[in-house]
Amino acid sequence: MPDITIYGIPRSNYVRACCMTALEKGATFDRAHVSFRHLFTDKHRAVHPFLKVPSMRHGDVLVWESTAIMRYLDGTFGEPGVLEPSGFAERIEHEQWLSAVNHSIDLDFVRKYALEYTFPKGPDGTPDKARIDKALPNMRRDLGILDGRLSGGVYLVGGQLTLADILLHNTLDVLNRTDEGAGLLAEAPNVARAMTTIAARPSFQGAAAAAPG
Ligand SMILES: N[C@@H](CCC(=O)N[C@@H](CS)C(=O)NCC(=O)O)C(=O)O
Repeated sequence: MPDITIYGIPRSNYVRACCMTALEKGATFDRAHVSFRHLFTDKHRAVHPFLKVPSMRHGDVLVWESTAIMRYLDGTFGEPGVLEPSGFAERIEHEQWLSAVNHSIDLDFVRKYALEYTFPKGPDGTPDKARIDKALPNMRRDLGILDGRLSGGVYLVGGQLTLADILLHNTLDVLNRTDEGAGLLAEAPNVARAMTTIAARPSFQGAAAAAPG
């Protein structure tokens, strides 16, 4: 029997980040498929009061919100806490990047951009070019910030893989599925290099296979 259940929809960057964390920590999981229609039911409310994905169940423990789930997994399986830096200054930096991915990068790359490809609102069911063009300047700005940060190495904080990298790369992965992705990454070679390194990890590939699309 798997150690945990991760409730999630396919393709979600947040669901993938939790699956990748589980794989990094050696926790086995099954993914309970949640369809978009199922998201808004009382059955789903029982695992996530805000009707989002992912949620995670480990025995009697239910956790929702991705960073809480990722921290739970890091603290519970394998060697505790290896996916977060230990020094105070680096922990603050790590928190800062986790928050930036959650509140800026997810917004700019997924909510305001990639979802236009997933749920196109343009004529004849095609992606709305105006919405996509409107999203690009903030994405370029974000990539410029990340490219500067990653100029010295492929990890965001402390020269090691952390939860912030896991969340970041499962979010930036949308660039591998969209028309503008390759062009944007050509302008951010340090980000592209980091993406290639992280994508080679079996945990990244396993997470993509667990929440495909
Ligand atoms: N703050 C939440 C965000 C999760 C989130 O936005 N999940 C998306 C899928 S990627 C979702 O549930 N969307 C459905 C909705 O918002 O109705 C977390 O960190 O887990």
